[in-house]
Amino acid sequence: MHNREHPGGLYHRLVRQLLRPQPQGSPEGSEVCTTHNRGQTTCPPGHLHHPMLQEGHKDHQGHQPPEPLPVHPAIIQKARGRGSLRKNLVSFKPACRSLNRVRVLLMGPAGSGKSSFINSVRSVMFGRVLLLPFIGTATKGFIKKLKSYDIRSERGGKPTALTLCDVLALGDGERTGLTLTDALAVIKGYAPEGHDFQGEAPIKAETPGYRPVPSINDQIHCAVFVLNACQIMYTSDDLTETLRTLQAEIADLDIPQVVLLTHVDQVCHAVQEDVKFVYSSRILQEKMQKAAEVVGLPVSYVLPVKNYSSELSVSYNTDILLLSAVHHILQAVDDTYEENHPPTPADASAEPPSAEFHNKPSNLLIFD
Ligand SMILES: Nc1nc2c(ncn2[C@@H]2O[C@H](COP(=O)(O)OP(=O)(O)O)[C@@H](O)[C@H]2O)c(=O)[nH]1
Ligand SMILES: [Mg+2]
Repeated sequence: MHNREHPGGLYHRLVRQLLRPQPQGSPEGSEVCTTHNRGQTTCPPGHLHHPMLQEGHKDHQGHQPPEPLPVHPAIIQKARGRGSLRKNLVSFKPACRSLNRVRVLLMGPAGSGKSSFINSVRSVMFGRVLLLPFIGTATKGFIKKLKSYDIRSERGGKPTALTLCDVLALGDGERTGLTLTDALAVIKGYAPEGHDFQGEAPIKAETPGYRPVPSINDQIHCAVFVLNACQIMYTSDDLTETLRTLQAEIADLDIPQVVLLTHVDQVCHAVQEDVKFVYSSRILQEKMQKAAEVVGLPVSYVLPVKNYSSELSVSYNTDILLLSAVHHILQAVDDTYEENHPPTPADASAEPPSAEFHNKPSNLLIFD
């Protein structure tokens, strides 16, 4: 599946193609960018220009951006604002009709932002920042159990088709934290909800609540590696090996995988001011490349997000980035499962997947 273009790749490529300034005297293969670092910087080839560099928008220092490019009206139609992304999550139904819901497993070191991401996605849906007890800066992961969180459309509302699963944090190597055996047992659906991870007692047939024959709906449908952008450059060899081994094992199971790069507000001033600069920050581009390298996935599989951590209310652009990450995850699941699990005759009578979600390719994000 890794040879096919990931929706994230399509997004990156379209943004780059559409917003690349015409070569007016700039050296071939490099572009002038004003949205990151201070002053004018020549960006390396492949640097992404953000949609917000279009007409009428100034960068974070108040500079006028490069000459605006004509944007095709069809692209504007396909652009996604918060309302549209949110609506798509609410109405989402998996394309593979055997799937009742999409179970997404968040894996990463302690403090990388797994629990915060769950909290942030719920906050986006509820329209206010939730204060939940399972988030913190403790060096040891708080979560020791397998815990699944349904994402509801609003407080007390219907659950969407998305479930986010939190587990024990990954440690350095197999000696601490979530082991490879346990991670795979969760992914394959053998581990029961609420399973208490014990390093010395791996999940096996004798484990209470063990599911010997898990259904497709007990399994994990997307594995998400959650990594902290502040620490990505200092990833230990042990953690790198753990991540790559997991990545290779999960790829063998034909389960889609992405990387969620959190704490993006803490590595770049411009992004801290406004996350709309996330795709035009060269610093962040380097972190995204490193995150891809650490896990062993293409950079288009890396989704930058800023979790709600210190704010008291939600903000439009942070919501956009979070919802867009969710959108890519759901698309990756649909792309994979549609291909690997073609509909059965029984599926034909089930409710059809949401046309809204599938008819719209994800192109540009509309930030505030
Ligand atoms: N600034 C910032 N802080 C974050 C972000 N994500 C998480 N945090 C903070 O990092 C700490 C650890 O987050 P947590 O979600 O508990 O990590 P977990 O161990 O992976 O579940 C908490 O204090 C969060 O508020 C982020 O994107 N930006
Ligand atoms: Mg946690």
